[in-house]
Amino acid sequence: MKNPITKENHAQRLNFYVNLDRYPIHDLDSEAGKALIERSREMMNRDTLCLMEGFLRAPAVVELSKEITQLESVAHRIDYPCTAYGWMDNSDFPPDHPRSRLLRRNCGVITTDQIDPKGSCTELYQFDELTEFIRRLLGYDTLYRTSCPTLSIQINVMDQGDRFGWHFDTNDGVVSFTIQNPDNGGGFEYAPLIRSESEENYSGVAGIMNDANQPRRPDMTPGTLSLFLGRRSLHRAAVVGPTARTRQSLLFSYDRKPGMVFPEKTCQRITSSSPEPYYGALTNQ
Ligand SMILES: O=C(O)CCC(=O)C(=O)O
Ligand SMILES: [Fe+2]
Repeated sequence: MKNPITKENHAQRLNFYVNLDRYPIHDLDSEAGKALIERSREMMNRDTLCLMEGFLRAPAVVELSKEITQLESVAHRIDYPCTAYGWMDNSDFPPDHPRSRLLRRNCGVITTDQIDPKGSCTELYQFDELTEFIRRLLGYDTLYRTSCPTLSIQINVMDQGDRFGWHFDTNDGVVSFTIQNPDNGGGFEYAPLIRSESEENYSGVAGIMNDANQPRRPDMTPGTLSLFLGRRSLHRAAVVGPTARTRQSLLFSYDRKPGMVFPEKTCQRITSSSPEPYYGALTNQ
């Protein structure tokens, strides 16, 4: 039999990807495992961003980056202006109000249907140990990998001039891996907990959008795992400067129920090449 999947083999593959000495996701009930969860949850609750530097081992990052680089030529190109408040009705605000501001999103997106089901991006996604780790970080009773043929695994690739303008996310959290950074620019920037459901704090949001206040600019070296809760934290990927290499990030999606598939509209929005501005899901256009 060729390459039988034994327990030992599985453990070796996990250890190839994940630095289990620093991040013992194979043994979360150990003292080290519990400490890891506690530390990470603390960071997440405080900053809405939990960064795990060096989560992936260097040879795995090389392998993942190779696979992604080969897919770059087929990436969907998106380029449209968009408000930061995608889930709201943003009509009837003055033109210079944060709710009216249109911010450019231009980048390449590789979707699940374009990714080799036997490749390394898929193999990493499939580890139950990783799903269980994320479940414990989020504190959910259950967590499953989604079944979406388009967005279970998503790869963003950004070249010179690409950016992902200021916005809030509409989902509960994003799990992503930094695979490659460009030579210049393209940094992730964010303003933690700048809004809440009861206090929109438009002056604070405008301060960040207008460069009057500085956002946080965390270091995200290749191999970093990040868990980000972006509903209340304004964030963007800054414009990529002159570079010989693209910015590559690998995103995994999960849901509390099994079999989740993203609505057709979401898939279209994420892969659409239409240059039409997006004012928000509830905005009359
Ligand atoms: O690529 C990034 O760092 C940001 C992407 C992002 O914020 C998003 O996809 O919602
Ligand atoms: Fe986002």
